[in-house]
Amino acid sequence: SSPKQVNIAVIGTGGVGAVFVSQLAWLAKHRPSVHLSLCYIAMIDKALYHPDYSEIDIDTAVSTLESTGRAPPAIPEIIEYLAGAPHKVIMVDNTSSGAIAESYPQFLARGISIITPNKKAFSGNYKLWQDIFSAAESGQALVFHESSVGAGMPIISTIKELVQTGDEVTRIEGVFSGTMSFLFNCFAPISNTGSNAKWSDIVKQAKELGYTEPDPRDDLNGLDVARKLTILGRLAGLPIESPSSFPVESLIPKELENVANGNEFIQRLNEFDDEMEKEKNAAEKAGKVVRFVGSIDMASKQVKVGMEWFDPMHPIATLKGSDNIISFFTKRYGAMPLTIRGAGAGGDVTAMGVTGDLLKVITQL
Ligand code: NHO
Repeated sequence: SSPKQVNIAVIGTGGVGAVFVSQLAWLAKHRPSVHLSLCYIAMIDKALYHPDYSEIDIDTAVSTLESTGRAPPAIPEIIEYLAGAPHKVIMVDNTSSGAIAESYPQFLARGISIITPNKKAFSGNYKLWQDIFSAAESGQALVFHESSVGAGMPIISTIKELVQTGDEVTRIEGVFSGTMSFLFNCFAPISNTGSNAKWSDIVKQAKELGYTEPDPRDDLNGLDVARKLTILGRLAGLPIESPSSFPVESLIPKELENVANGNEFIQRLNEFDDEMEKEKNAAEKAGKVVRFVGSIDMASKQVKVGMEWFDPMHPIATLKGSDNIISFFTKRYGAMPLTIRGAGAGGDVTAMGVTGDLLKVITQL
């Protein structure tokens, strides 16, 4: 029989998006049972698509977009175009755009499924969350966002399965930011090997490695972790209003809160080095190391994000690189939580979560 056909639209071809497109090319070659037809690809100022939905070659899509792309249409026009495609459509949002996130309900209502690592929609106000899932139902479309927490690791799918099989989540805790993990693992290593790297230099490196959000202030102000906790808390059954409805410790110096852009921020961050050095030394004196963690306590409905000190033997203290560690305490798992640990940031692993979602959607459509 002829293969199932699906139309794919990719918005965003940066650190995650470009890797996703190469994984899509791999999938197209290794999954002959589905024909993945790319009909739209765009970045912030360019789009590539044909009014007759003729296929864009996946292997060369990003370079063709860069060389021949034209000004992208407005979001309602993108929705109109995709809604008219000949097959079921999957829109992959690899941007961090708030405007695109806010229009998910309109995409879904027109039967367009969504896959995304973009946290904005699921951690915006609670009304948007409700609108998204009810639009998905009425439009018979699917929405998957595995990479919005823990990059490629099965975090969202795990919590969904715990809840959907009748377990009760009582507490979630861990290190949710690949950037923060990397920063503190380098800045305050457990074995005192005399790492004297400066805080601001490590931040620069995290940005270069592709771990940070497009604007690294979104990592350092704790908002990225707050967004992830908002998503997990909601999936566990807590109707968290927004990522600003609970205490979040920011590592942005007051003086730098209003600098114009991420680059200027990075340049001036060394003004903050002394303050971080003090925190690290105080922890060291107490025989501890500093880490940046988050937790949700379901019974007391308490959510919090910030620096804490840990014994060097603690699993949270022994993380390496950009690792995340996320522990689910549940009725079923009792005193020993279900814990997932591994790389939590970077284009390759984040794109994998997106591609994994694509496989799930293709099977379910
Ligand atoms: P980039 O490299 O800035 O790329 C953004 C792309 O979107 C560009 O091609 C830009 O042209 C396009 N774009 C922006 N606005 C657009 C618009 N309105 N229309 C069309 N195109 C537009 O960003 P990344 O790094 O590729 O990130 C893309 C998305 O993935 C973001 O939503 C980000 O939050 C999400 N994400 C990234 C990572 C990561 O490692 N880079 C992770 C998760 C999700 O697991 C990772 C993580 O949590 C990282 C976090 N910082 C951490 O834990 O430290």
